[in-house]
Amino acid sequence: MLRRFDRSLLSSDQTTRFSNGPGQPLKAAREDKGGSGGSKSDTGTITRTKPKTQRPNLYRVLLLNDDYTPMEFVILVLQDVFNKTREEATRIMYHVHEKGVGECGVYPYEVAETKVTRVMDTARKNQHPLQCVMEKQ
Ligand code: TYC
Repeated sequence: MLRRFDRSLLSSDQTTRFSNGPGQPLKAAREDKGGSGGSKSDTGTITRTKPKTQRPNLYRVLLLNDDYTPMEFVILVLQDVFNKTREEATRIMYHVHEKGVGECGVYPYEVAETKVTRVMDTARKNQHPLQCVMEKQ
C-alpha cells in the first residue's frame, strides 16, 4: 500500500528512476487523489519505506602509450595515483606499452576525473607526453 505508485510518472532515465532517496516523498498515484479511497486530509504524497540503492555511473580510466615517457615514470604514476602495487603497475605499464592502451581502474565520474587530472598534471610538470583519458563504462 505505502509503496504503490504510478510508474508512468517516472522516466526510464536512471537518475530520475532512483532519485527518491530514503524518506523522500514520492509523487502520489492518480488513484490516491480524491475518488473513493481518499479523504480531504490526504496530502498527495507517500513515503518510500524500503531504501533504493543508487548505483553511480562508472568510468574506465585509460593510459595511452607514447614513445617518450619513461617506463619508470609510468610505473610510479600507476603506484601513486591508482594505488597499484609495484608488480601490478609494472604489468599495466607493459600492457599499455605493447597494446597501445590499458585500463588503470574504474571509478565514479568525479574520482575518475580527479585521477585523469593528476596524471596529466604530473606528466606535464615533468615534460612527458603521457596521456590519460576516461570513458563511460
Ligand atoms: N612506450 C614507452 C617507452 O617505451 C613507455 C610507456 C608505457 C609510455 C606506457 C606510456 O602509457 C605509457 N618508454
